[in-house]
Parts: sequence; C-alpha cells; structure tokens
Amino acid sequence: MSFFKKLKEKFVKNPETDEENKSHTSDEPLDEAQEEETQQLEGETAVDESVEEESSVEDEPSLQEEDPVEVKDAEEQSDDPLDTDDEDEQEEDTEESREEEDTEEEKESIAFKFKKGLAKTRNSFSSKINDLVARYRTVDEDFFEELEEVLISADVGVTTVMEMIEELEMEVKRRNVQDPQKVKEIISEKLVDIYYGDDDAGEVEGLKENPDGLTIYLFVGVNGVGKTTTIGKLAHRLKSEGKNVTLAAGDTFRAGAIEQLDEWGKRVGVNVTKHSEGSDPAAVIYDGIQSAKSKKADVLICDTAGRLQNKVNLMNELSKVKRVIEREAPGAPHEVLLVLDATTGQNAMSQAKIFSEATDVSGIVLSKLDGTAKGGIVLAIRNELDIPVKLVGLGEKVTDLETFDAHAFVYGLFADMIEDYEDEEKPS
Ligand SMILES: Nc1nc2c(ncn2[C@@H]2O[C@H](COP(=O)(O)OP(=O)(O)OP(=O)(O)O)[C@@H](O)[C@H]2O)c(=O)[nH]1
Ligand SMILES: [Mg+2]
Repeated sequence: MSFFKKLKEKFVKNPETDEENKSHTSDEPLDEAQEEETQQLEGETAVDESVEEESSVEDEPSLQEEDPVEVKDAEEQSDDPLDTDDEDEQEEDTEESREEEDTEEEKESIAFKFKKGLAKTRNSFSSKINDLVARYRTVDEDFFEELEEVLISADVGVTTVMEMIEELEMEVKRRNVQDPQKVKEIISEKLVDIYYGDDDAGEVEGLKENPDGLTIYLFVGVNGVGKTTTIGKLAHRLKSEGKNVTLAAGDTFRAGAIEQLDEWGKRVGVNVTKHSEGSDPAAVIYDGIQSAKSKKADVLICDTAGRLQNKVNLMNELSKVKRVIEREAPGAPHEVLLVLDATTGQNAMSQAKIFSEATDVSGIVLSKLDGTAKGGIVLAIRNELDIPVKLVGLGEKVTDLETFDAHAFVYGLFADMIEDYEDEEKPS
C-alpha cells in the first residue's frame, strides 16, 4: 500500500478508526473536575513567566546571559553547547485561528497535536519540497542536490541527510520513479525509516516503568530548555492516568526554581519534596525518594538545575544525584530524560553528547517543537546519537506533551499532502 495512504488511514479523521487516533496524553477521559483544572492550567502561563522573571537575577553566575524563557533562533546560536543564549523566533501562527473550527474530540487526537505543533516546520519544509518538485521534470542529480539543501535547512543534520539522500537515490532507482511528484511520498517514507534505523520494529517508545513499585524519572538539561515545564506536563498526564505522582525540587541553585516546581505541584495537584535554596540537591532527591516510598507513590519525577557556577560542577552534581537514586532505589532511575530545546538546532546535539557522558541519558524530550521551523532535528538526534526521542513538547499548555511517534511526526510534516492524497489517486 502507498505510504501516504497508510498514514492517511492511520491519522486522518475517520469515524471508524477514531478510537485509535486518540492522543497518547488523553487515553483517559478527564472527569469534570480535571477538565476544569486543565482549562485553568492552560490559561496560566502568565504565572510561569512571573516565576521566570524572578529567577533571572542579573548577578547570578551563569552559562546563559539572557532570559531563558524566550525561544531561540537556531542561526543565532553561540558555539558553546551549554550556552543557551536566546533569541525570539515569533512567527504568525496561522494554525491558531483554524483551531477554533476543530471539535474538542479532534483536538485530542495525536494527529491534530502533531499537525498543529509542527505547523512552522511543515509550512517551511513542505513549501520548499513542493517548490522543488514543481521545478524539476525528472529526478536527476541536481534534484537530489537541492533536496539535500532543503533537508539540511530543516536541521536534519548533514550526516543524516547524506544517508537519507543515498537511500532515496537507491529507492528511486529501484522503483524506477521518474516523476518528482512521486518522490515526495518516498521522502516521507524514508524519514520514518531513518528515524528507526536498523530497529525495524518501528514502534512508539514510551517511558519505561517499574512494574513492581516506584518509577523514578530524572530530568536533566541546560537552563531554559523546558525541564520544569515538561515535568509539570508529565505529572499532569500521569496523574490523569490514575498514577500517584510526586516531584522533587532538585534545582536548588537558580533563584525561584523551587517555587516554580512547587507552583506546578499545586496546579497539577501532586506533592513536591523541597529544601531551601542553595541546599544539596542530592539530599533533596534522597528525601524525595524516602517520601515517595512512604507515600507508596507510583512515580517520582526529579527536577535538576540547568546551570551551576560552571559546567564541571553541573555534571558532577548530576552524576551525584544519579548515584543517590541508584543507591536508594535499585533499578532506578528508569529514565534519565535529557530535555533539548528544538529551537536551538544543532547546538542541541552537542548538549546531548555532554550530558550523555555525565548521566547515561536514556531518552530525549524535545521541547518547543512548535516554536521552530526546523523540526528535522528529531531525526538527527535519533540517527546520530542513537538516543530515542521519547517525548515532544508541542506547545506551552499543560496538555501539549506527546509521546514521540515517528509516523505521527511525518504526518505532521506532510499533513496537507496526505489529506489530499485520495484526490491524486482517483482515476481521471
Ligand atoms: N512553545 C513552547 N514553550 C515551551 C515548551 N516547553 C517549555 N516551554 C517554555 O520554555 C520556558 C522555559 O521552561 P522551563 O521549564 O522553565 O525550563 P527549565 O529547563 O526548567 O529552565 P531552568 O529551570 O532555568 O533550568 C517556559 O517559558 C516554558 O513555558 C514547549 O513545548 N513549547
Ligand atoms: Mg527548571
């Protein structure tokens, strides 16, 4: 079966398959109280900002000079992978107005979330692909060269792009494709193949859980990437799945960080273990584990600092925190999740390398995918670092966190073409 047709059947609204399309974050219907809570949370980003403002004290020793809240432009980044200098990347969000027309049920679907979250990437990537395909009559070397540039400009990463182009060329030859229009579909198929690589199971990889008791997730990442926000979103999601969740405020360095996590705890309705600012983070995590055990919690999520006096201290601190978790809860942490800001482009790759050395990162959370036109970074991360992307942040709302699904991702990139697919197929 054609790949677009497969994706269309899987993701485009169809009453018969609607059940399967439900978002990973909303498997359980929210009850009335939770729904109210969610609505409240969704309107509360302002609180976050005030906490962040409080935190950006000028004379703090810092790996970052500017406000961590702002979304960064990939082209403006510095060479230092741990320096998260930010630059605003505001684009008009045309999806926002269209959102009004969609029903609540549609908004819950994984397809809708990826389509909306990837709007910027799709608008840029698809239009470039369409333009390319329209300019060429046959699929030749120049065509592939231009395609290479399009992929690189979407942050797919040079190594991954080279690999992909090579496979595309082979596939095009094998299927004897002459028409550039048809190449679009092969591109989409190869994007999924590249993501999974040799791992041909191609299944969505959720977070690991401890079937026999407490599950511990450790969040790491440089400042401003979205650790605390993701923890809040994840706590909300796990709680709405009926789990008993608790948090530990391991960022004792940044002013306002403890309050920010505490605020999330209150909003989501979960317990937070915290000590005072400047205290030993390993001790906070230790207490968090004891508290989670005594409360028979299902999940403990640990926040950590994004910056310290210097990088070496940060990496040492994270290693120490991890050792405490390993000692106090054998088998834990069940995930060490490195949060990377998708808008930082290739810099995210360098961060992944540095953090992996200190903490054995088991999965990536790619935040702010909604804020970039270069969502191709997902493929580069998985293909070049061989770390699975477990979760993606597709917006600032508490419900804007999704389990990464490569097929849904590709659907998000080619949504318009996939939705129109049947029309092209119809006999003339
Ligand atoms: N658009 C968008 N914004 C996000 C997303 N995730 C986080 N943010 C925003 O990113 C900013 C920083 O998030 P935080 O959660 O405070 O980041 P952090 O990694 O905890 O930062 P530090 O505590 O300074 O280390 C906040 O304004 C969040 O609302 C996302 O998926 N999409
Ligand atoms: Mg934080």
